Amino acid sequence: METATLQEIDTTVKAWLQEARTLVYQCMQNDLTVEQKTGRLDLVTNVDKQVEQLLRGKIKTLMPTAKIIGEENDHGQIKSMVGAVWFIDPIDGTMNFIKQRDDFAIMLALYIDNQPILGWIMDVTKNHIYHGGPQLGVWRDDEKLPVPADITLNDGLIELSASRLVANEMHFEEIAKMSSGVRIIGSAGISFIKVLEGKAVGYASKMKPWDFAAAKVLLETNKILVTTIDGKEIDMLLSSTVLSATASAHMQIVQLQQP
Ligand code: 2AM
Ligand code: CA
Ligand code: CA
Ligand code: CA
Repeated sequence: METATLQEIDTTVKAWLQEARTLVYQCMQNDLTVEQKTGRLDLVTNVDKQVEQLLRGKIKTLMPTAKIIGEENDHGQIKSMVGAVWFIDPIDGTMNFIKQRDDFAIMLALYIDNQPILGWIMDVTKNHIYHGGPQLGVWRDDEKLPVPADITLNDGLIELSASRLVANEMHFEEIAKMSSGVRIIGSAGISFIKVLEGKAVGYASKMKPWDFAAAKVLLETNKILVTTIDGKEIDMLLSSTVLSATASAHMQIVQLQQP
């Protein structure tokens, strides 16, 4: 960290992601090994594990003292956001990866002393990397992304998780009815990309830190609000129902949560 600039770290990590993508495509030539974690909808493949192992090794070489919170490893040991903390979601949208071989992402984020520094979301099949942070701006590959227009919920599409919508938790039905339409993708990373590109006004879902860490860096840099669904600051070490939305849509959705 002392020696490498943020620009250098960004360039280095983009090369790691290309290497990870090559690994994914190599693995896809053989049968996947699929295991259940907590149940039949919560799956992990050999590819999730191999990609995480690859990225952990790279981080350890670049920043030997940094903490690493990755989905497929013993992430519970990290209890504080002091110093450099990396988040890894090796395959985001594992079910999509297994069933569709499409709409899945690889995500990485770097925080220092709880401050968002850099984030990366790779749309693997489209081969785009969304990257940057407060000091670099937000980019899709080599193209700088503008700040999305502040569109209201009524005038925009909302990305939601299917399970929360059918359970109608956190007023998800009302959110859906107020919007111009609901889109459900099955990958947090790909949903966040829609918000980042201004194609959706927001995305809400129950998530773990590796699901939202990269997106929080990128979205906040471009003036999209990222909080708990009741408008509170997110704890980067806990699972939360996260809302990312334009200022107007954010206000409308948070208001629905009031008793
Ligand atoms: P994952 O594929 O990395 O697990 C849709 O399932 C989205 O919600 C995906 O981005 C998925 O990430 C995330 N998600 C978070 N917790 C989940 C869980 N317990 N089961 C399935 N998906 C989960
Ligand atoms: Ca998972
Ligand atoms: Ca995920
Ligand atoms: Ca994952």
